[in-house]
Amino acid sequence: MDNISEVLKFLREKQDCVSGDYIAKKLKVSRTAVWKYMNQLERYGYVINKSKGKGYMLVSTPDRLYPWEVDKYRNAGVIGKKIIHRDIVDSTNIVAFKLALAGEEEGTCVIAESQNRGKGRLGRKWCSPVEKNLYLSIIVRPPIHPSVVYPITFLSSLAVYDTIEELTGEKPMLKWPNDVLMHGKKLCGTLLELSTEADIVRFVIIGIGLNVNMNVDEIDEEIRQKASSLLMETKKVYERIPLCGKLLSNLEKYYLQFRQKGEEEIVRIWEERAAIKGKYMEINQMGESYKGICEGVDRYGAILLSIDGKTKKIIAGDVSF
Ligand code: BT5
Repeated sequence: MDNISEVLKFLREKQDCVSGDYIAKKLKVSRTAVWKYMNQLERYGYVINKSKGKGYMLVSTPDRLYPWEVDKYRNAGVIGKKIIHRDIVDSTNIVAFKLALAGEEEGTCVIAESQNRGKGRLGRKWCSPVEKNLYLSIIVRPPIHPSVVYPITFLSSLAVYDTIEELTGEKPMLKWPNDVLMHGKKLCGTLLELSTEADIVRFVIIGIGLNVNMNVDEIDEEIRQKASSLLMETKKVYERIPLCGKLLSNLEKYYLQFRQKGEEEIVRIWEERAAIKGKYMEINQMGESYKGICEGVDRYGAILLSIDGKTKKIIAGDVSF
């Protein structure tokens, strides 16, 4: 893979043809090896012009989230240092969880072009059409107590918020506990899954699904009223590769903040951006419904609802305004 990204670098140095001889010398490999790399790149979906006597010219790059492409847009850091790319998986969270159990390092990110068992919370389904959106799961290993894991959902939503704002110039909306919306429709959800040992976290999987270039006919019919994509909301197509790199960099920024300053800081930033204090809301939790004025979020991520003058703490649920 290292050689593949090197070959691409040489092809991108010039708008013109690059000779096989030149690449072979640079990489200290044979010309046959270079030819094999070109064939490999073609199998990955790159379009390469091959002309006898002149060499190779890169014509186009596929819109696929290959590690060597995403990495060009990622700031140095631990999150996404290693990227594992798959065409199709059951769920990136399932793949990342298995890897983490086998000892995979902090920061490794599993990215898929589609999922056939994409998961939301409580066994819900995550709609994951091919090559349209982002489906990624990151392994983190913060040495923290399981009670303070939940705010990691907030740091993920904040990273998505910044990424969307940088790209579109529009501020999305944060909805407790794990949603990012635009114009009232859901663009993104985060699913945390964790493994713990006595009172310490072994690892957390941060699973993020962000709808980028999905069209209305690609969304499951039953959720068309409430789900959307950046394309549908802004009428623009987005290049997923830089978007993914930016998202990983923003995750790095908030993850560092979480590690250095603790969960409270992240919760405060989220609470402020979500502007939920004083809002009237209804929360459904396992069949029970609570209505009241939101007083904010506690340091563990639970929502505080004022109901008939009494504060009720709600740890999990779904909000409607
Ligand atoms: C979530 O759950 O919002 C967490 C979604 C996490 C998905 C990512 S994709 C990468 C990684 N691998 C996985 O398998 N999962 C993670 P929840 O808050 O329970 O919301 C689920 C609900 O959102 C569903 O019941 C639908 O109503 C709606 N939904 C499903 N697919 C959607 C989509 N693509 N966009 C917007 N809403 C969707």
